[in-house]
Amino acid sequence: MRTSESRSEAIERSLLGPEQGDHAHDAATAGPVLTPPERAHFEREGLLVLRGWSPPNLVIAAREASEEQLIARRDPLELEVDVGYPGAPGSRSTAGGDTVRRLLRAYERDESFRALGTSGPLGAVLRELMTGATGDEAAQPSAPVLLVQSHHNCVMTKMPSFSSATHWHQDIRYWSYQRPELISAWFALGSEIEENGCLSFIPGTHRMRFGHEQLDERQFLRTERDDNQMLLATRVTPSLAPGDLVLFHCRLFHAAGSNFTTTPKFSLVYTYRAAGNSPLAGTKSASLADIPI
Ligand SMILES: O=C(O)CCC(=O)C(=O)O
Repeated sequence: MRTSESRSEAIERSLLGPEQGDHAHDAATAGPVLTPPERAHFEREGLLVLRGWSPPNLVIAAREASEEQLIARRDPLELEVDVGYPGAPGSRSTAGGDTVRRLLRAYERDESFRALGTSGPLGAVLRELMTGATGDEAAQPSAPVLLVQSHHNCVMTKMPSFSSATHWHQDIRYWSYQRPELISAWFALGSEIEENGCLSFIPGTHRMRFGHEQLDERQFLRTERDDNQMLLATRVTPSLAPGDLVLFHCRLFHAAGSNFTTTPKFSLVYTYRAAGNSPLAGTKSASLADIPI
């Protein structure tokens, strides 16, 4: 494994070098980063997959940091039993009871995580999407976008044998902001396919209204209902390669399965808000200072 010193060298090389994906390279120059069809796609579907976004050396560094911190069980951690989703061990004392679900507070954990989550190119893309998708005046091209520390801000780990499935939900359900207009960034640090529990999405649901009767008590979509079944028939499950980035709207319904392979899956996940969309005072969303990028 690399030392942290050689990891920072790799990060610096990656940020400056020629290995960045096309979008990252474009964003280093002035002008729009996304094409009009890409922006239209995000507005319509609520998600955008940017293939080969992350510099390869940075992906390797982030993957190594994740593996090292998982082995060291570096706090703060969230365990599968804490979440209690289908497939999670019943208690800490049963087999797999110590299985990690998330390495929390990713921003503070490693330079590679910070570099991926706060890059100038990413900020440029998010500003474009927030301006287009939300009509938010505070998200004009020059206004800062903030990395939200109170939500996501983690490495999602999906371990063989004891990982759980996440039912269909909107991330905004437990978040408190002036407007339900945030965007999450899911950085694949390895291959993500159905067999290891990759994400599925129901395109366009970020623009729809849902009645209470369509959701259960934890605000998961009731999959047995005919109206929800019609939506579920339109689901998409994009496979991801290491370095791919998925951006998705906080009202977009998504879900993920368990990991049925023998290899852990690691994904770095952050959420972003426009400067003009503040968390509501006194809520969990306002509990940590956000990071301008
Ligand atoms: O990897 C998963 O199980 C999905 C996680 C997810 O959607 C979430 O935490 O909001």
